[in-house]
Amino acid sequence: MNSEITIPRREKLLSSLKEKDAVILFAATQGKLEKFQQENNFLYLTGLAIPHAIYFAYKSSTRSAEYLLIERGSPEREVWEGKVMDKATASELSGIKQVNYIDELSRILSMYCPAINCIHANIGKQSLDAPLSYAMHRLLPVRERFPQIEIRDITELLTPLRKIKSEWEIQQLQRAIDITGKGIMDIWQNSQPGMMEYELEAMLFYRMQLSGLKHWGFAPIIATGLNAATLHYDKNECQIAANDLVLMDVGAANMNYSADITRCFPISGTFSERQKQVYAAVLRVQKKIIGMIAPGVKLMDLQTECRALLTEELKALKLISEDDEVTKYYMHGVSHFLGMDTHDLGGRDAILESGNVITVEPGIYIPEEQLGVRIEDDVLVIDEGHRVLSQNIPKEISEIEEILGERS
Ligand SMILES: [Mn+2]
Repeated sequence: MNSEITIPRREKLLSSLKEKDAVILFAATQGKLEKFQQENNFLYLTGLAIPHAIYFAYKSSTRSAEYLLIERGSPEREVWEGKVMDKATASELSGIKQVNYIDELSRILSMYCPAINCIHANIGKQSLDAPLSYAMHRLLPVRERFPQIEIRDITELLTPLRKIKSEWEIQQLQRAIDITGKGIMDIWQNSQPGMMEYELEAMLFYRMQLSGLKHWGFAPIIATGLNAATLHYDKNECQIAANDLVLMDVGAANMNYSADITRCFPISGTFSERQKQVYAAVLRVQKKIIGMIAPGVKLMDLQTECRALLTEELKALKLISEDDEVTKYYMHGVSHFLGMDTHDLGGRDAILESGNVITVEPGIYIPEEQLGVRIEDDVLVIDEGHRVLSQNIPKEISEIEEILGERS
């Protein structure tokens, strides 16, 4: 991600700021012996995958300013952690001209704070009984010394930007989706009854890292039998029994852009009659919902229609007899925005626009039958309607059985 991509993003953000408003974004911190993963808003606006850095911008008709603050390297630390990024490189990669060190933050903020009305920062959702976010913690001195300054979460300002994906962003997502798909194929070709759920997880992770993607987009769910009816099961530690249907809800991340795919398959190689019935019902609903996607459609309408369709399917499956029983077997939303956050910025009340990427993931969960089915694709909204970015990952019963049939 270079400055050609991030400069226009920052220009858009700054143009949406009011006079005398400021933006402060804190990069993710790096714990000792921890894998680093950049905070998404910081990465979105700077393109820099370095820890502890800070982005500061101030808007004023007379003295607008933009700073990047980075870590100061020291020979002692270099022995352990290697070189830190220098000012010239950080400036070149981000396109931010003024680069200082983090220890200069107080001096720089002290100059601007007397004039600032509002700071938009990546403070995140604040719950009263949770520890302060890192950004809020860093802003406490501002809060105490300049109590007139309003401190707001930046999500509201960034949502309109981040929910419309550029061509480049769609390419990043497409790569994450394609590699996730390859990993799913690996699992189909190499899994056997008796394996542990985490063995399947390992096959996908191996494929991801061989393909150059280092991170999961979210904790992978590989769930067999009853576990598949547990929505956010992520222990992946059970043995797969001979007649189990395995549910995989997985996604690799590429430059933090996360795929989010769910596929189910019978470990035996053949769907049982009941598994087929339930799977076919979910697939029918999923295709109908995908067919609705176009600019102008409300995200909520997809959910309403999904519930209505699943209600009919559940009645046909003889699982329910009344409409309001649907939540017994289907209890989550059918769609969410997808991007750098797996549940990306966009909001529940959104009206779809060209450039949005959303998931479509109906499901039916029947704990008493040790059975859970969810089918999830990632869909781009385009002027003409929609494009399924994950269309190359098989989901028809016949396709899946054919691939499983080729196992040795
Ligand atoms: Mn999802």
